Amino acid sequence: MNEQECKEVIQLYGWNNASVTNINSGLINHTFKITSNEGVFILQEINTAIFQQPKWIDENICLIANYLQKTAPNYLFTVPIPNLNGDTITFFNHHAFRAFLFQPNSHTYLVVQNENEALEASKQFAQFTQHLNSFNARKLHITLPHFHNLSLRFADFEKSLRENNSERLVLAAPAANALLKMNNIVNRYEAFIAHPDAMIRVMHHDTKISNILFNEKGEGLCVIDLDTVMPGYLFSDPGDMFRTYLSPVSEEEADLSKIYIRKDIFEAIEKGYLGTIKSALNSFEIDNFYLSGEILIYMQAIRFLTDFLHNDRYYGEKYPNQNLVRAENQLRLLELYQEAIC
Ligand code: GN1
Ligand code: MG
Repeated sequence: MNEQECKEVIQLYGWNNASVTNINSGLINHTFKITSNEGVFILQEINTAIFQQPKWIDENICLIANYLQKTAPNYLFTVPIPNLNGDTITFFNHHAFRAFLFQPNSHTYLVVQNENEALEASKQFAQFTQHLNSFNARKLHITLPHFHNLSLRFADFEKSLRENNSERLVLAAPAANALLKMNNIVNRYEAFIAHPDAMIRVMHHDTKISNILFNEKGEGLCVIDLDTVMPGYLFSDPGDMFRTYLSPVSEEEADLSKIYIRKDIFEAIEKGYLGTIKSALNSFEIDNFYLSGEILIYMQAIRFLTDFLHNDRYYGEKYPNQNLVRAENQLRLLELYQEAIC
């Protein structure tokens, strides 16, 4: 979105004297902080190349917001703000936008720095699913079909290896071979979802630390970035926390020697997540808690490598071979994760 478009969207919300700060951290959507006479807001442009039905995101969030208002009125949930027409989604120049009130005195983190952050975040994601335990998750739209479908991600990965004979394939070969050897994770994922006790639950599907707002005391306030909130299985949220919290460096780190598993963070995720939601889970879900990390780290490694072989059409790249670096990083993390859980 260019500056002029941004100004016009701001007018559709009726915000005056607005100043705009770019607060991008995700790879997919564009996010802005708007300070205006009417208050401080978060304005997000939904990437419609990826979310082809942005209206569905809005309908899901409104459905959940209505349910939570009735069943858990004290639970903080970021409800979308209507524009001057009363719509909680705004279409402008073929782009889709939504806005939220900026939570005063809140902040986010890009990387988990200590146990407390991991504990607070995992409690927040667990609370979110737990508050929706009696809500029928099947009522939600599937905003991204097959998002955490590992069988499909693996099939795409194999296809990208078969169809690509460029020099990228040569560069990708060591990581690709290592990942192919670990394909029993796909079998274990398939056994998981085929099991009768694998419940369909409301999952956030993107539990990185920057999707939690913290207050000044370092307590978790609420979950944000709700585009991928949809029906899912319990592996998605804990799995993505293991993937993104355990190592002191993120998926962007090229120096693989900096990746290691922080035991205290591991315990904090387990304590925060299971400690909050365990009574709502069945023993099959609890028994497969650690498998979630293997599924999500493996899935992200093959997604990055597939994208590298597809010339970065999904994630983009800021420097040459960035998606290869990301895939190698995730592969290293997976090896260390498997050592840690055995
Ligand atoms: C994407 O855009 P962002 O950073 O919120 C991706 C996630 C990946 C993540 C990896 C819709 O999330 O699945 O885990 O990148 N989201 C989508 O950084 O593909
Ligand atoms: Mg996201």
